[in-house]
Amino acid sequence: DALDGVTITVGSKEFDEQLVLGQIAILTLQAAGADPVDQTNITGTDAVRQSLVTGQIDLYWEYTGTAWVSFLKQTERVTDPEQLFDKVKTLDAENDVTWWARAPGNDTYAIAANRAAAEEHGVTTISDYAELAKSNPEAASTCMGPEFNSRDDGLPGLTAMYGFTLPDAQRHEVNDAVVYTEVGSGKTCDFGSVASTDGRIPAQDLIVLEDDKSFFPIYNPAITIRTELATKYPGLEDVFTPIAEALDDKTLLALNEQVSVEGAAPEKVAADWLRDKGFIG
Ligand code: PBE
Repeated sequence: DALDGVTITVGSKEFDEQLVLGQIAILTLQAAGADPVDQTNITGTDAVRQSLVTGQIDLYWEYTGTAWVSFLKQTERVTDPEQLFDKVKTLDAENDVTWWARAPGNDTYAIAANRAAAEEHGVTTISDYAELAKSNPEAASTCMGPEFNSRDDGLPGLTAMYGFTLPDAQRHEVNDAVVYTEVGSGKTCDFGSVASTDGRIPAQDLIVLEDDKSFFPIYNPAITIRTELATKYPGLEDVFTPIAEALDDKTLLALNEQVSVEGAAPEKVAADWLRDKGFIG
């Protein structure tokens, strides 16, 4: 087999979905005969991406919208997920990064609210939330992860499109994982930045606000791999494609939930799922 004994270094970001996706890649490569090296759990999108382009890692799962807005600095709104993937793939080729195996699942950034607070203030859309931030800023306290606080597809872009500002006193930067419990309890924050496939949204009974101005792009996970390696082992694409195709919203949420809510190990969650689906023996 062409992949026998080939060393491939797999990276991931630090949150649970990424840890599971990283283990899915590792186990898949192993089953294909390769010799994967685990470099998952790197903190921060920019750090993982940097590891890929400098060759410290060979591949990781990135999201189409993240690349489109954050890496490639595009402002055009592309609503068709396949078209977005194709455009990202074409542009990122210039950076010697190859995109394979788009998953249908969409792990979009979103604004979530404490249920009781949302009902009290009649907030169901981000426009409602923006209005609340203007008329009654104290009621619009928002917890967010460091990336959401700074990325173009995070708060800076969101406030620009929806035409509001969040006073510093109502803008709380915390670890991503802390946002869910903070908004669930409603102590520091009644609103927060979340990832839509995160199992803690149902677990904390949070309400996801409708993005009524379609600010957020589509975030389908896909394999990003150094083009040098992609060219050397083109057969790998077919190995990842059916696996990616099985990763829809429901599946991502169910996998994430096992780690974030039930405390299972990402490696076990990945292995059980791959076996259950017949992707590995
Ligand atoms: N996301 C949602 C972010 C974090 C969670 C997929 C848009 C990202 O990793 O880019």
